[in-house]
Amino acid sequence: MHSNIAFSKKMNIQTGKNLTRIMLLCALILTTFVNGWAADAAKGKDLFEQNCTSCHAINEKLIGPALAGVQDRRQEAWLLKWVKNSTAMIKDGDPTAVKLFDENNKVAMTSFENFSDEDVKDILAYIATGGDKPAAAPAETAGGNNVVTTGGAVPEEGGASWMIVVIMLGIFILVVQVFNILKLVSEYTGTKFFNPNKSNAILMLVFLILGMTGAIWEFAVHGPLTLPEAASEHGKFIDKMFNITLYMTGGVFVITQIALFAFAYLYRHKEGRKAIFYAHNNKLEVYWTVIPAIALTILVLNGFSMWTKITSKAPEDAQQIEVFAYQFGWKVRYPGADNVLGKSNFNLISGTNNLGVAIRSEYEKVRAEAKETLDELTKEHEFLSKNDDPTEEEAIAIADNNKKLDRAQGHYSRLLALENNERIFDGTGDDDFLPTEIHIPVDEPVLFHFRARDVIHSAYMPYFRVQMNCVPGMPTQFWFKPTKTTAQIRSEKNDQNFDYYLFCAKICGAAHFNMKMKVIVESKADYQKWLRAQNNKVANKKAEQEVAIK
Ligand code: HEC
Ligand SMILES: [Cu+2]
Repeated sequence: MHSNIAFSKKMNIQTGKNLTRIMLLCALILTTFVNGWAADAAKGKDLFEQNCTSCHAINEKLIGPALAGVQDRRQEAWLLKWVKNSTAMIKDGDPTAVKLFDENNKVAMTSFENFSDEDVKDILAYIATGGDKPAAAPAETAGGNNVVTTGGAVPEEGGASWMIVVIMLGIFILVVQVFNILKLVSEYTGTKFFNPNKSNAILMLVFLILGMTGAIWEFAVHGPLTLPEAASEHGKFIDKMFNITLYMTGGVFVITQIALFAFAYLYRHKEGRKAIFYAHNNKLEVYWTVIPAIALTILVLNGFSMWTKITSKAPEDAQQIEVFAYQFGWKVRYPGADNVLGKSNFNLISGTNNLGVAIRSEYEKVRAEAKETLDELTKEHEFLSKNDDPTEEEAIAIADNNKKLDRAQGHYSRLLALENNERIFDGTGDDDFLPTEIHIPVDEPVLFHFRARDVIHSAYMPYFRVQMNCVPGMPTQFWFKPTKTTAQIRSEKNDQNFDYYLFCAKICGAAHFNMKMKVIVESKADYQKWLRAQNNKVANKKAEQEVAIK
């Protein structure tokens, strides 16, 4: 009797709770739909955040220009074309596109060819709302291009992600409720529907078997867990070490996983079974400390000796090549006829000297430009400082001028300091050349010097088992000997289109995936031929320039 009352009471509370939960769920689903339909701007916001914010903000210039008011300065048809493929427009010589490209230091915008017109329009609708910044008092904000159009507020959430959360929540509630009902019914009737200890134990076995068959299936279908055969000398050692490590740790992994899940099954709780009290065993303790310690020591020492070997000093006669990483691409530099890479300095980086190589003529050009900028800013500064009582807007302009002037002075004085630096202007950079592909000779040592301009990148050539970070302000290097020419590996793979590549292995920004450069391994004779041709090109160009000057 007693339990009967308690049960119906419980049931009532339960039903009440259920109703609220169901109502809550419906409300959630409804708002999600309404949000999804509400405005294209919501969809545009998602698209914008997923694809554009790495380079753009609405009210601020990042890598690309601030996008506020872009509909006022460009036609919609132009914008649709631009977002889908700006590179093609620049190539075709669209004057607006070319001008924009030049104004933004010739940084290429990613193309979004898979976008539909609707997608781009949604993004434009979002941009028109002015983004997250409140669009209050637009007339007062710093003028110029920063027109902030007031639009409908963007619903906070919308789209598919919320839908998924709601569905997951629904399923969760459903499962919990089913269990609650079963529990109540079993409490009431005294019958047991299931034994959680046993079902958990069986689930452990199921998990083990599914996991193992999954792993075996994966290897059977997608091949073994190894890289293609190494095409460099040290690569073969690395692979050997990798395999030893894999077999050792893999073996231990399989044994321990089987033990883990099988024990959970074998020693599950059973009525009347009592665990043995077993607190300590010194012998066992020693075994499982000493054996792994020895194994790990062998692995670490092995790795350490390998590391010292492959990072040892490059042979004197190694071919020197500089690899320069930037967002988003690579530049390579060869030392030219003198076989010495010219020095470089970041102050010398310019549109015509991307790597900042110390070349006199380039230096003079950069210095003249820096002087011009400095003079302009100084003039502006003099004009602005006549203003005793600046408005808020003028004060912003003055602060902006001060900042720019400060930078320009710094740059100019650093350039002046380089003027008589014969150590960097030693002439070795004059004959350096920058090809668009990397060529290296087979079976000869090659020494790569890595630099980066903006953020950290990582130079990765998987077939040679080469990977080295490229860090701004910290040159790194790596030398190795390739052992297979491109022709050789092509015939081995039976694929005439195969090529080695240099990739970036650090997620360095939006167009990271685009950072690759072809690497061609040639016989020594072919390589020398290529090198001579390149050096001749440099010499011819120099001769032409000298004639032009005279
Ligand atoms: C890799 C960086 C990058 C990404 C990602 C990027 N942009 Fe750009 N965008 C630029 C740059 C740089 C420019 C300036 C033109 C140039 O240099 O090519 C630009 C220019 C534009 C312009 C023209 C602005 C004007 O003043 O006319 C629009 C519009 C634009 N981007 C929209 C987008 C949209 C929409 C997305 C996302 C779908 C996007 N961009 C993603 C870099 C990027
Ligand atoms: Cu990168």
